[in-house]
Amino acid sequence: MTLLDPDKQTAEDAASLAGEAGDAGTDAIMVGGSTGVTQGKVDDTVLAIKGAAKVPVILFPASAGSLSPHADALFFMSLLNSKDPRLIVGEQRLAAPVVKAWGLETIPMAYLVVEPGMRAGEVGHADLIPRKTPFIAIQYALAAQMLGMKLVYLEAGSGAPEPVPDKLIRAVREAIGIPLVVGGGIRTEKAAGAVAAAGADIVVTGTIVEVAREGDALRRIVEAVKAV
Ligand code: 1GP
Repeated sequence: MTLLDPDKQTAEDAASLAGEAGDAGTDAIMVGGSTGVTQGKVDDTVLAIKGAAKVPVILFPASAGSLSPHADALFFMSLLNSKDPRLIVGEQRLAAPVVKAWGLETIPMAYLVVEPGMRAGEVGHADLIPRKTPFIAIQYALAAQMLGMKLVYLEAGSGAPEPVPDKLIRAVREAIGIPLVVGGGIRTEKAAGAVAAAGADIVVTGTIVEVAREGDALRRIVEAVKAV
C-alpha cells in the first residue's frame, strides 16, 4: 500500500502520484499524516485521488479531524502503546458518530509504534516498543487480536533510518492469526522484500513515492513484496 500525506503536496500532485503508484502495482492508497492535516485537505486529496487511481482509497487518520466521507474505507485505528488515552479511544469516540452517519466502512486496526517512531511516536505520545524486545510487541498484538481488531500495524515511523527489525516482525507474525501491516523506513526493494519475507502481509511505503517520481523505485518495491 502507498501512503500519501495530504499536507505534503497539492491534491493534484497527490492524484498524479496515486496514478503512478497504481500503475506500479500498489494495492491501495492510504491517505493520512501526523501533522498539519485538515479535513479540507483530506477531502480535496481523496477526491482527486479517486479520480486518478483505480485502487481503493483508505483513510489513515491522526485524529477525528482528518476524515473524509469520500474515501472507500477508514482504518479505525487505536494507538495501543500511546500514553495518551485520547489516541487510544478519545479521537475514536469523537469520530464514531460522524463515521456512522457517513456510512463509511471501518477496518479496526491496532497501531503499534516501534523505535525510533519518528513523528508518529512524538505526536502519538508513544511508549515506544523497543526494537530488541519482541515479546512486548507480541503482547500488544495478541491483545489487539483478542479485542477483535482485524489488522496489526507495526510502525517504525515515516523516514525511519531502518524498518522494523525482521526478528520482531517474525515474532509477531508467528503469534497472531490476523494480517500484519509493516511500515516506516522502507525505501528499497531489498528492505521491502525482507519485511515481506519476515511475515508482513501488507507493506506500506510513503517517502519513497514522494521522492522517486521519475524512477521506477516503487515498481521494484511492489515486485519484491509480491515475489515473496
Ligand atoms: C507510514 O511509516 C509509513 O506509516 C511510511 O513510512 O515514509 O518511511 O515510507 P515512510
